[in-house]
Amino acid sequence: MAQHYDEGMTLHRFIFETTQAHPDATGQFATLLQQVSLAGRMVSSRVNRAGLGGMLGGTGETNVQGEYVQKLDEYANSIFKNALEHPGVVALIASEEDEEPAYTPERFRSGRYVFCMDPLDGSSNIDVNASIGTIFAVYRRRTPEGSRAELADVLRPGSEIGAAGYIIYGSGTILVLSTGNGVHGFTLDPSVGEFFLSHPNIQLQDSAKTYSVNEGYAASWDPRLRAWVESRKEAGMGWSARYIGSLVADFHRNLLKGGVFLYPATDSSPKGKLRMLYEAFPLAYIVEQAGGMATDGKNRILDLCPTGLHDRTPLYIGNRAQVEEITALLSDR
Ligand code: P6P
Repeated sequence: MAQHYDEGMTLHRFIFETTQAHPDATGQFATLLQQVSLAGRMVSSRVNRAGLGGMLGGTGETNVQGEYVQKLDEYANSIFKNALEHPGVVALIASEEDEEPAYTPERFRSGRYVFCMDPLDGSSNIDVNASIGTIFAVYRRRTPEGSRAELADVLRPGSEIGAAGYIIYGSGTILVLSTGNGVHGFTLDPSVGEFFLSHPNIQLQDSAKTYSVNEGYAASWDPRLRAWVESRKEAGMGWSARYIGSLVADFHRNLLKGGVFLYPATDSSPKGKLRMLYEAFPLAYIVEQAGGMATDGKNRILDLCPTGLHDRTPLYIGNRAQVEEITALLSDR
């Protein structure tokens, strides 16, 4: 039974009450979440005036993904890393923007947690003012606190995640978080500079009538998937198609209103486009906490284990009925 939370309570109080529920808590996790909140508020402020502050457009560089780095990507990456590396709560940060992991500098304490993030996903939408977001997952390290972290602390099954969330920078800024006891959304009040609980205990219905997929790649899909999508369009099915092209925005809409998001393997992305550690894992953790399901077309996403920080995976995620249906289709020999 999900715990009851008062509407409008602050994220700060939520973190405090969540921490109190764990007698062995050292306060490190609370500090980590407070720093995520701070970094999110700073990125939100900058995103909301990007056009004014000369922050639109690219840096002229490409990142480890071979993607064109937008100025806001770089800014978000540095803000989250600076917020998390000094308080002594994190041992390693794996970021979409960095080829190698960022180990906590020796002048700071190497803390209890490992932080995986896409600091600003959907950045190709920045210049056209579509919603974008930060996605993150938190593991408790395997190696002893105080020592330098190792890759074994982060190349682990998604099922070992301890918490996950995202911050969507859209018409409002909303932080959606799960620490293993349901999914809760907090809306930023910029005039106060605090997140307030606005979406307690988010839960998906069993079934949905919306699908999100880039149909421009349909020719390269598995024919069984093509048939499933086509069947949604038949008269009387009552389905809608919604695709923003920003993972956080498409996922958030589906989480609140129901829907299934599909990013299959394509000719240009034979292993799928989305990254396992800091896109698929966090959203799969959240969707399961909300009663949904996430697979790669055959396997539960959280049962996967990356061999590299930037491994990719196909992603089918959303209401359980549809994800089960598609996975059964694609799993049949
Ligand atoms: P496509 C944005 O670049 C992103 O990584 C996700 O946010 C989004 O879901 C996906 O790519 C969109 O990819 O190939 O449909 O443009």
